[in-house]
Amino acid sequence: MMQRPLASSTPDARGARILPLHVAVCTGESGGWEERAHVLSSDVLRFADGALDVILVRHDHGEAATLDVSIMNAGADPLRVQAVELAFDFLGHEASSLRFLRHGWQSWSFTGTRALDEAGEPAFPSGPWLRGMYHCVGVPGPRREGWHESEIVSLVGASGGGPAALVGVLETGSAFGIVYLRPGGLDAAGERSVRIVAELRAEIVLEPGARRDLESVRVAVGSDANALLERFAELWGERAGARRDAIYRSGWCSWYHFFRDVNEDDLLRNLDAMVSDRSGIPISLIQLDDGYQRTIGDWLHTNEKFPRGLAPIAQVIREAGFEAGIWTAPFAASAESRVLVEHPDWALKHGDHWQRGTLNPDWSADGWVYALDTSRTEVLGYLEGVFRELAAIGFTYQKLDFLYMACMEAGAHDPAQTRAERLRAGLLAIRRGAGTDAFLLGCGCPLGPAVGVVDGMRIGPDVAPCWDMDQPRVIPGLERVLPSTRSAIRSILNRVFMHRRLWLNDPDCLMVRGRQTRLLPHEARSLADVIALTGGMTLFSDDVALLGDAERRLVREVVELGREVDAIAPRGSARLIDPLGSDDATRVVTAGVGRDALLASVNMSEGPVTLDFALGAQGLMPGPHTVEPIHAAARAGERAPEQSAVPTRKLIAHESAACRIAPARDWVVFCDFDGTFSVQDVGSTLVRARLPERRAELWQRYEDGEFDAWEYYVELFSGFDCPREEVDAFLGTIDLDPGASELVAWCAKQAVPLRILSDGFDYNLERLQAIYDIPFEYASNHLEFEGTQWRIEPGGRNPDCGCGTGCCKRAKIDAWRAAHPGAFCVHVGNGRVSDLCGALAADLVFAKDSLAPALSERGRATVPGPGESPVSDSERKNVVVVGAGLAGLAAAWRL
Ligand code: 9PG
Repeated sequence: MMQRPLASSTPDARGARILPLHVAVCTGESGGWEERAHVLSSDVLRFADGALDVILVRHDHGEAATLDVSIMNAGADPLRVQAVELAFDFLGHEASSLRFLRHGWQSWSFTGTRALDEAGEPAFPSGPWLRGMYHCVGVPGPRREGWHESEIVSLVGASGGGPAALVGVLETGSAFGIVYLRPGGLDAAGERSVRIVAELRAEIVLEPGARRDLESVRVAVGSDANALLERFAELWGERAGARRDAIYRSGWCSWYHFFRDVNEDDLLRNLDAMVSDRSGIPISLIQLDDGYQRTIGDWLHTNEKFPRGLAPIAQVIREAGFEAGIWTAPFAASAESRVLVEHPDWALKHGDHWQRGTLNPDWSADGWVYALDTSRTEVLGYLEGVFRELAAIGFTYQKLDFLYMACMEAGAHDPAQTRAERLRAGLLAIRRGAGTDAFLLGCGCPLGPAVGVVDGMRIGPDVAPCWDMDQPRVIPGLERVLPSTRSAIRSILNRVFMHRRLWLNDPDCLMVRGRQTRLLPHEARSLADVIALTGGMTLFSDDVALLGDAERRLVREVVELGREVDAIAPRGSARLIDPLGSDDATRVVTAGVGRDALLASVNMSEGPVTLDFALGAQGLMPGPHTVEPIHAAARAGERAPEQSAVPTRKLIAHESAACRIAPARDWVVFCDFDGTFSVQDVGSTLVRARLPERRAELWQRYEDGEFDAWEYYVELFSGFDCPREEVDAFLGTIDLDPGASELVAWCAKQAVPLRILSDGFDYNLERLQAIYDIPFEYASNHLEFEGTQWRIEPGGRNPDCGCGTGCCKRAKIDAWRAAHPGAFCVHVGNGRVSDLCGALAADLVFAKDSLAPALSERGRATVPGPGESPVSDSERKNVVVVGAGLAGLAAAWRL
């Protein structure tokens, strides 16, 4: 029997789809696994000799499904439940080589894309304790050998597009979720699967009769990888009550220049510098980082570098008109901290000892920092008090660091709480103390439990004043999580989808100084471009005294661009082009603001690349566009990007190019009237009806070259005695092309001038505008009724043109170009007499009827239309879109 997919891209379940495989649980101290096959519907599955029920509630949404997972102790004894796993098969991906998003557990954890190879997650070389700082579990069990690991969520598909699958845990602070993936086998039909497991970590003792909701697992398939991630984040945020409406934050942070040596004078000097250049550096927040505290854990007591304590600091910052922010590591404490000296039982335990949270020789006498146990209500009360006090002295912005410590694998006072719950409880206590209006920033924070409590979240490793890692000794396994600008950029890009769906993304600090840094100027600008284009918070971290004018301007530009991008989030927010592409290649991030698209391409490779902006922008917008470099000021003096229609630029290693791509503002559309804007050709229809013989004769003489197009009119009108009323009545029978009003509306909306170019007569055009109530500007010949006679005058003869018409379209287009240098001229037409000379003068032609073959005879490139012929990236001069009536034109422009 064919299994009903959980998520499927097609109703007949032949395309990309996710099938349920099994449910398994891990119980007892030894951690053995037990499996039950096939999740087909909402279900209760029995495990552990009937002692444990796993309750699944399935919600289907076509291309996606969610499974709510709960557990219940149905037995008579307390039962340790370690984890529950749901296994799936992803089929129909159509790709021979797949990549996946390897998403990290906490802020600093590696988040990037990898090949879904047979090797699986590399073994961690430096022991479980260190692994446990960056991963949910320190020791992945033998069941995970050969599997790839991604925490919370993963996305799998081919780089460059195609069907993709997402499996993710909508974490709300009940439990942590881990996604494991590996290439699967061939099924009966020869299709290769990807095996995906979602594991929910319970790690609790469940009392008899107790029931616990773990988290919900979402599975989804689709062809738009960005949309899969964005939708996941949106739902996740909704479930967890995300705080996503905080105002955009821009500021200054002490850490990445002064580090732990910061003192009161440094801070005040920088504050003064910002006060004296408010418009030059338009920021609103001053945040003091690590270095002020007496010891880790005693946040209200300063060291000798801040002799007056914290209150005056907050006060001067606020009096200067800035928001005051401060760094703490609230769940960390040194052995000598007052909190641990007075309450030695407040630490999480490792056996009989305190649980070590991190090692930092600068932070404590023995170098160790220990983790507080937030499953104790006294600890929560203490935390609430600390943050109430910090708020009372004026700090309304809290950078909460090393938050993973609350949920390390350790012995806690309350074994019925999950680790995720411990973290959430700790954060909620801080929120109670700091107040609902305070801005809480998570850092070093496992993401799930913080959604709904924090306003901002650090979404990557620390930046550093150098591109690659800058450590005398690198601890094996931490190469890609310790401070480095490269690693920060990787995470900023790969987590862009979270911004304003879960919180405000904090990309970490911008550094622009040219001195006292090993970040080369083009590397600093790559970081600047990525921060600006992803629209997250913008804090910079330099000693302002070191900055020159261009550097200050760069700060300002990043703050302003960041604000602009943030303003459109989350709808229309920034996206990675090719989210499953390689992090070691050029990565492109785009954001659409109004009619413009912003685009930054960062060369993450170690050699030069040549960048084709237009290719990168593919699909972003219809029609030709202008490409202007962003940070023009800061880049002045560098080689200018080429201004060709398809700009290319060579990027050296670690260099970026950021540009604003705007639809060319100087577009103009020239549109023929008879047979193009109108369905019938007004003049020839009338003359054919009234003077059929004379018309045939004159037309033959015109064809024979006896006279030109205007002289033909003169001959024709010499004997034309049709009464005015009859002409007017005839005009009432003329239909406009169904696309005519659409074209007028589109041009108005885009502020693109539209000019009707007609070798017909103004008399008709005026009447038809009134009849249809469609106003347009035009150029044409003149016709008026004088007593009993029709009199005509040419609208613009052009002896230099072979067209011979009364109103030479080429001359009109050339005149426009002279008045609007650089204009991009579009011509829409159908005839081979007057339209041909106009079409040959235009940059882009929409042609139908006899104009199309007339142009191709003259070697003009043609594209079949309508509908599938947007102006291509490589905007070619005189491309002719064939067969496009005005309705087709609308389709071709994806109006
Ligand atoms: C202050 C700093 C800054 C910085 C934070 C955090 O060992 N580690 O992996 C590690 C990572 C980050 C880190 C320190 C150590 O920096 O991210 O912005 O506030 O603390 O000490």
